[in-house]
Amino acid sequence: TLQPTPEDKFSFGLWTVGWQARDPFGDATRPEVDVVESIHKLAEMGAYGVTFHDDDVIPFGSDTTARDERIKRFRAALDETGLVVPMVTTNLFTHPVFKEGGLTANDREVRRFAMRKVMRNMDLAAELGAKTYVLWGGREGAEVDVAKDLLASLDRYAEAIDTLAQYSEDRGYGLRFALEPKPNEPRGDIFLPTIGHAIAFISRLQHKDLVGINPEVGHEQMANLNYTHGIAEAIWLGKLFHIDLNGQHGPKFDQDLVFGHGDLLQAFSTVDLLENGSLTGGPTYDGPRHFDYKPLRTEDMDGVWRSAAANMRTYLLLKERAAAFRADPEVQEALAAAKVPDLRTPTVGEGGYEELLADRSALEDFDAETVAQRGAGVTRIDQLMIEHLLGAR
Ligand code: 3MF
Ligand code: MG
Ligand code: MG
Ligand code: MG
Repeated sequence: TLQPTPEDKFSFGLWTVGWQARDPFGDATRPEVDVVESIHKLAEMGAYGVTFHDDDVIPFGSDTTARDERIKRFRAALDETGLVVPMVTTNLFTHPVFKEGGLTANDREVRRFAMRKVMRNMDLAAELGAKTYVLWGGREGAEVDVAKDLLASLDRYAEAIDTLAQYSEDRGYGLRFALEPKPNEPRGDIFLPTIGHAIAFISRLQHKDLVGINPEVGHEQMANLNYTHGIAEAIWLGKLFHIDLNGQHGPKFDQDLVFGHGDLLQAFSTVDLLENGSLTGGPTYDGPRHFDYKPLRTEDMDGVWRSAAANMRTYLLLKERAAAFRADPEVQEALAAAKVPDLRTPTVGEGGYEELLADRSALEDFDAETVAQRGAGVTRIDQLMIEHLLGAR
């Protein structure tokens, strides 16, 4: 069915529907949205969870009384609706104090403040039962390469993440951390720009088992990379801790479109991987389907709620289309003809490379010219996918 339910595990950042549509060239086009209203609206629409930056719920600089009051209202709305908070994150990018960086700012005072800001919100995350803590380093980067000690930046980044992980362990919070790669915007170049950079970085951490990634569709596509391939590698490595679904039309500014409203074909393969990837018997992703998008600046509040619903409905439509694609006997036949299932057979037999060396058909008698003439049968699969996507089958 196309009616979202909590079993679908759809979650939304409060900053998405709450975006007032201020951009670098224009003022806000929409009023402030009360988080309590967002929670009720999202719950009515069938969402399962909400996520937030500290500042989305508690305005920067609030005193203790104001802070407690905000948290109380927020928790009451969660209790009233049954929405959960699977993930929490920190805003280390809006306030001017972070203009030169947060966890990797040259200024040590700023770095220490950034750490404390994260730790304070981790306390709240644990209280709310969150499992994942996301770190998106929007201001961790540079415009001027030589104004930054690039190697020291990575030392400080690693120090920060290991310290935060240690804090979570010592307090019994049981959080897992997910780094969110992005190539640029707002910084000219952001550290850990892609999935690959982030995963390689994690491999050098003390607490590497507690740290994975939160890849966003648009961020990889801004770097001209294939999102589906990226999350496949993350799943394979056991590092896909969370996902940010949205839409993007190729390498340009961060568009944050509704999921599927950018590269629709890649959205199809993403959903097919998330929903049907386990057909291959390997590891899969069963965390929240989290939307991190921005309702178009052209929209009023009616358009905002429509866009929230559109994310979930598009996901469910793609899930339905992907299931139909996989169930179609002609698709199965085309996949078999293209030897897609054969890729699961190990290349080398039980006898290891000795068996391979003894197999004359693998080299001495191998007829490369004849084998090269075989078509791979990929176009047929592509068209079958398009026909399922367009509802023609
Ligand atoms: C920016 C982002 C961020 C992160 C968020 C952490 C404001 O392009 O994607 O959203 O997702 O800070 O989850
Ligand atoms: Mg983003
Ligand atoms: Mg984006
Ligand atoms: Mg994001």
